[in-house]
Amino acid sequence: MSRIAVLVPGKIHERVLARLKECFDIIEADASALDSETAGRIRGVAVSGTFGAQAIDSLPNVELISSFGVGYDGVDAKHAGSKGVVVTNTPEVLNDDVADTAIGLLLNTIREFPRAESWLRDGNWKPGQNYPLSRFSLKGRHVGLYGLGRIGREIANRLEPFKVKISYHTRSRHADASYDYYPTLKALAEAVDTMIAIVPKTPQTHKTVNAEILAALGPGGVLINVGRGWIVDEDALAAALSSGALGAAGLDVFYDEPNVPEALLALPNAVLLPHMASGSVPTRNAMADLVVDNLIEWFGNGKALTPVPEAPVKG
Ligand code: NAP
Ligand code: 8YV
Repeated sequence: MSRIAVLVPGKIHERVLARLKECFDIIEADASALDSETAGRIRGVAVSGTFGAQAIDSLPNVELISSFGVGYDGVDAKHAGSKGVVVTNTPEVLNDDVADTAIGLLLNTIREFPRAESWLRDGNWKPGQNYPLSRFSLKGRHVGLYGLGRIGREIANRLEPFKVKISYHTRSRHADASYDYYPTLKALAEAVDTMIAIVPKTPQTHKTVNAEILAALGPGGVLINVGRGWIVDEDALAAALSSGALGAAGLDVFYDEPNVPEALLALPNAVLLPHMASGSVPTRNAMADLVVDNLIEWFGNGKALTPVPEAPVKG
């Protein structure tokens, strides 16, 4: 009996490919490059990155699109759902690494550890010459979480031992959270001095962290973004950091990756990471396994393990 055909359009974690090859007939190609016979055979997709409406429409018999990453903004899940195609993502398995990165970025930004290490490596530590005191301390800060989902909760759990006050903004109050809730991002920004953004890329979150929000955080304010670059107005951020309207920022994500604006690269009060929050070998392996296991479960038992809400689960 011929094996089920799964399309892998573009680069993906090598463990995904290795495991898929054990169970499926793998076709590594762009959806647009397939002849109609091959396109008709494809029933599953494993993708890391973008898979839009046109690609979905080009596969008449596709049932499941398994996307690498918890954020699935690259896949047109709404369009897939409207056609009865299930989309899955990789939630939960990366929570710890991403939350740890948020805390690391927060400390690096506030206490300037990367700059201090560069200062030492550059040979500046000499008798009588010490690295300048960091302008900011985490002690006594009021941290506002923009997003309190799976990862936001883990960030909050990690913040508690630091004895900072924690508040949050989401679209609706989370009854089981003991932190102060602010119904608007502006109200949260006015109340706190430190914001950690961990919301998805959606039409509603576009450039929501804008000049007004940054001004509300103020000259002593700190912004950490581990969500998506899409949610921050980078021009406004660079201007606020440069003028001192905002104290400092730590960013793992950017608007147009991998292009980081020169204006941000030039700023000493910005700590910049190359979108690496989930980037450890164990976590990426777990994400890869979930991509494959969703396909195996779907074609073996008719159930997806981690379907996204937009896509109706068939069967
Ligand atoms: P999640 O569990 O779905 O949580 C998303 C949170 O965002 C929820 O608290 C949601 O709360 C809030 N939210 C959504 N839209 C909002 C809006 N318009 N206004 C205010 N709050 C809004 O997702 P997650 O697993 O925590 O992941 C969050 C995001 O982190 C992912 O989508 C991805 O983009 C990003 N991420 C980045 C990395 C990285 O490497 N840097 C790694 C993993 C994830 P309500 O529903 O109550 O509004
Ligand atoms: C990954 C992420 O770096 O899960 C997400 O949403 O942003 C990260 O974990 C990315 O998805 C892998 O390309």
